[in-house]
Amino acid sequence: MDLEQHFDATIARDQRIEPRDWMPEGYRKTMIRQVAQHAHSEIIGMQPEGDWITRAPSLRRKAVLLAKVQDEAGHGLYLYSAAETLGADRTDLTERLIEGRQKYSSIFNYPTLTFADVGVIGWLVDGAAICNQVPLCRSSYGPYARAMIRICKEESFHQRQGYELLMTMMSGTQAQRDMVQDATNRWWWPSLMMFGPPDAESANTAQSMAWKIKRHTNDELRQRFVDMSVPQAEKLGVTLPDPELKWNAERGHHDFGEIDWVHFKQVVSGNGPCNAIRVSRRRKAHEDGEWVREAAAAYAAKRKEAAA
Ligand code: BYC
Repeated sequence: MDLEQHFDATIARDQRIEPRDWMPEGYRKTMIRQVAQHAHSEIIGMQPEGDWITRAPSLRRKAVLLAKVQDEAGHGLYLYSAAETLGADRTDLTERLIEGRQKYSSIFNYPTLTFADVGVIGWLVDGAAICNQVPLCRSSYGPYARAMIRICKEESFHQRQGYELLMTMMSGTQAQRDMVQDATNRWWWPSLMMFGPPDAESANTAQSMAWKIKRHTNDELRQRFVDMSVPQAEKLGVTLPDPELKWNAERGHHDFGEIDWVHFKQVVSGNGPCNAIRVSRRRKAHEDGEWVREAAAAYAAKRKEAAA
């Protein structure tokens, strides 16, 4: 069997493609693009919540937030490693990110104005991430699918910590309840945008579904997230900021309002509220870390020399 037939048969049998296997160049390129964007999102995603570590309202909340932000760094590291198994170079990926040549999720370009944002990010942003990533545990590329299993377990814990934080705030003062509602109003629509453009405009979905990199389309997952979030909002006692949101018995799903795709495109192309600061902080961290990379390389060279 030739290499391409073997690849197609592996995908058709629902088995995994591993780093040693032959794969079409398009598959490799698509995987590197998605895994790198995902890794960048985890790393840039540390910033909005990280802004609250020094201002968390109690020692317990600070410890929880610190652990969560640290988990996101871990996710980024597994994912950069997965990208390396495809032949990508991590230094090159980092440079692409800080030079604005590679994307990261639109959701991390919004400010976190109050501590309720930390809870809403856990509830909605991690909730959307789980919705999107659980099917990726069955993605056809082995190292990505396996990284996703661990990431999803941690994301699920993150989602619960966010919801618990919000439940606590909702049983507090009116001012605290208002903060939760305000944060929900600001994060709801950007969370729906996390799933990517509508299917009709999604350049990559058809091919990625055929290769079983993606298991569901952007719109399918967005709908699943809306259906999942409505009862959670009710239980919490907040209103989702969409007057058109209502149950459609015929479809067996909630209908919802039009998403502002013009705004989405602006954010993705670098013009969202916080794009500039997110990238410049990442660049500074990379530059500040140069001495660590140099020291690690010098130490590795020394050990190699000693071993020889
Ligand atoms: N933001 O053809 P499409 C987290 C891009 S982090 C920016 O539908 P695809 C967390 C898309 O990449 C979780 N760009 O693409 C961390 C493509 O770009 P190219 C992040 C977006 O790949 C810290 C173009 O638009 N999750 O959970 O088939 C704290 C056309 O789109 C976005 C992942 O990365 C967006 N929202 O589908 C808390 C999940 N949407 O071709 C939480 C993995 C689309 O110009 N990724 N684009 O380079 C995926 O599942 C898929 O890549 C997507 C997009 C569903 C996002």
